[in-house]
Amino acid sequence: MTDVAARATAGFRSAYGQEPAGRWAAPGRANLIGEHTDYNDGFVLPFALSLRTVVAASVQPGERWTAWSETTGQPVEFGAAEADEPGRVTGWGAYVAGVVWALRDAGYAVPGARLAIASDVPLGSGLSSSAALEAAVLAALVDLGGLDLPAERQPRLAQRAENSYVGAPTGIMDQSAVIRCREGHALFLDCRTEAIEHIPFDLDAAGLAMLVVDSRAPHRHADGEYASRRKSCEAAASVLGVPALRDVTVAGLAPALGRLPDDETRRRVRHVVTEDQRVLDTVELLRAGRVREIGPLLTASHASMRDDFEITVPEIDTAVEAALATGALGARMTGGGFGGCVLALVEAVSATTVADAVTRAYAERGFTAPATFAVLPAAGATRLA
Ligand code: GAF
Repeated sequence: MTDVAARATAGFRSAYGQEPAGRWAAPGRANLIGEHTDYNDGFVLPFALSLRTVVAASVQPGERWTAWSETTGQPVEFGAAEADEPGRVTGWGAYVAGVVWALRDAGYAVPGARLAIASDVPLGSGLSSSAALEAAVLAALVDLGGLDLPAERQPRLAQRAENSYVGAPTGIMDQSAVIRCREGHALFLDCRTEAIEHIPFDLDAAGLAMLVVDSRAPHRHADGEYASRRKSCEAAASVLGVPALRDVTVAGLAPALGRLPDDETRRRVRHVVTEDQRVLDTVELLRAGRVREIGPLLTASHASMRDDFEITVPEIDTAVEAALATGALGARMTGGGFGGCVLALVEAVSATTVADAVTRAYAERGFTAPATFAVLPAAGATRLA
């Protein structure tokens, strides 16, 4: 397959019969650690992938937006009326219309535009293909319109597109990661203050590799389960009288759990509170250059998602178990859950052995074969030359 930027450009030419004014790219992301902590005002540590979504685009007259995607080969068209009413544009076009809506709602004069979209980010695999699309479209519209919207304010706006136009109640992690990450680094984000720190994450120097296992498991009720986890957390914070679960510390966890009404809520809260601490501990180790020591924290995070937050599925747990049994230093599901991908931190020399072991374990259990590939921390959204 040709390079994704070339595909976006070729798509633009064939859909619109002209050259695009420019091309903008945004990556997918993997979250190293800190799951379901973002909407609890907590901490996350994602990194961007070299898999990217590219939007080739030009201004078109009037308040009209036309978006062509290589996935469907069909253009989606909408005007100001559809953009201004959340829910009017549906399917993948909602992510494009949502960005136009969020910009207009914030008072920006958004230029009409023609867009052509190509992507290497696997769809629906928990690697933030939707945030990549939002961020690439946003970067294109901001540049084409000369809009005054600095990078640090873009994640919130892209998140509004997803929450209010598309209707998915996600947190701020994915949009922050795909916009603000830096090559060779993980992004330490405080989701309450939006303060960031780029944490060096040099796998090569440590002789390590990060293996991604795309479980290819069908997402099972992911949207409803995500929303219900979020509701439980918010209800628990309200019982505890704190603005968000971020305000419960590990030291204060035992008394907090004693005040909660049922075992399920206690387990949800325990996940979030201990996960925030695991992010802080991981950051400390990375700051000290002790990359290989983060393995146990990753594995503990997985156990917490499996047993306390209950967001894993058999394919995901199988990948983690097989990776650990073959010598991975740590392994965990990444992303919202109920399918998606596993990250396994492995010795670079044993990446293939671990990947083969996971593939064999899938075959033994009769699961669809997974996709496995190694990743390195890449840069966030950018305009291409
Ligand atoms: C999804 C959401 F979009 C994020 O905001 C985050 O909550 C994540 O699930 C879980 O950590 O990717």
